[in-house]
Amino acid sequence: MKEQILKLLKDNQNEFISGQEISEQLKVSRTAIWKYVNILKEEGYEIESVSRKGHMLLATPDILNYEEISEYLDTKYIGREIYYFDSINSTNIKAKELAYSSESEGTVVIAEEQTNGRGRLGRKWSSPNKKGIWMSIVLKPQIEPQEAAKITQVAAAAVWKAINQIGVKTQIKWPNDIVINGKKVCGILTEMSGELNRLNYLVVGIGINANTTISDFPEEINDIATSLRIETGKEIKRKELIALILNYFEELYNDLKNNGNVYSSIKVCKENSALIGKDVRLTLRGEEKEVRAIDINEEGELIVQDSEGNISKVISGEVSVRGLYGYV
Ligand code: BT5
Repeated sequence: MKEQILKLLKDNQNEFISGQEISEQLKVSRTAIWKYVNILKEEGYEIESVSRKGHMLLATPDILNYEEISEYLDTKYIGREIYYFDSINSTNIKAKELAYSSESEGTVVIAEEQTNGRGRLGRKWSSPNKKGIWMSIVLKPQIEPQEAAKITQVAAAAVWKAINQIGVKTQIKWPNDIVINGKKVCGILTEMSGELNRLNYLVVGIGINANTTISDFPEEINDIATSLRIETGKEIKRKELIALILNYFEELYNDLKNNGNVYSSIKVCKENSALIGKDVRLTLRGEEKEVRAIDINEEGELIVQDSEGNISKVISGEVSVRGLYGYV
């Protein structure tokens, strides 16, 4: 009922809608309307209530629940179920629990703040309250476990396209970063549960520094991290950006479901690669190697060449890639 009242208020934004009218349209008592309007006010909706005139919605808060995001959503199944939290340990942890307890494909977990945001290999991911987009998508594709890494490329392409649509040019740093001017603005963490040749589910976690300021970052990442706000000087509308990402994600992910490939995502990742053509340092289980990144193949693997001209494939899993003179 709260959602329906909010919808009516939104359809009549900046105009009064009388209690009588709401009550007739939704077949609910006026006392109940007052109750829900008060709940909405507590959630941060600015509503003017005047006796005899009714209620008028003046402003919506910057929160990331389904009611706010669905306005911009074009998808069929991605993000049609959203679990929204003010604060949580990690949206990936929650999404894994949900996937395990048979939550269906496309469910999204979003939090305003993560107290234990994770990167790859147990690294920390800084996720300050209301400053960014911290979300995870539950997926259950019919693919082999070794193909799971492709999903990171799908997510990277979706994020690139969404940020591009709001007018910001970024680059994709294979396998799981989006960067601007050589600094990290987004990280992706794909986790899976499966057996040797059967995948149970995947969770794709996406972290984007949207409105983070320098002082919000922990000092140790000041040199490598940036935000959309820092780069553009503008406040980012997080709910619109989330919906854009989910819209593009569904489109690109459907390629995998329907055609068994992720060519269109790889194309975006190649065309906007921060690495191709550059000399990079690979670190895999403590071992370092200097190579030139030359391509990304159709499986989403990085193709590199060493100083003797030998060409090899790098699989994303545990490798860390750094530019020789900086983060990229
Ligand atoms: C990643 O790992 O980049 C994956 C980050 C995924 C975060 C999302 S948020 C929603 C979901 N829930 C989670 O718990 N996680 C996912 P990796 O490539 O390992 O990079 C981690 C490194 O990035 C850290 O060791 C820091 O150096 C740096 N870092 C930490 N927080 C950052 C931030 N907010 N912005 C930029 N860099 C950061």
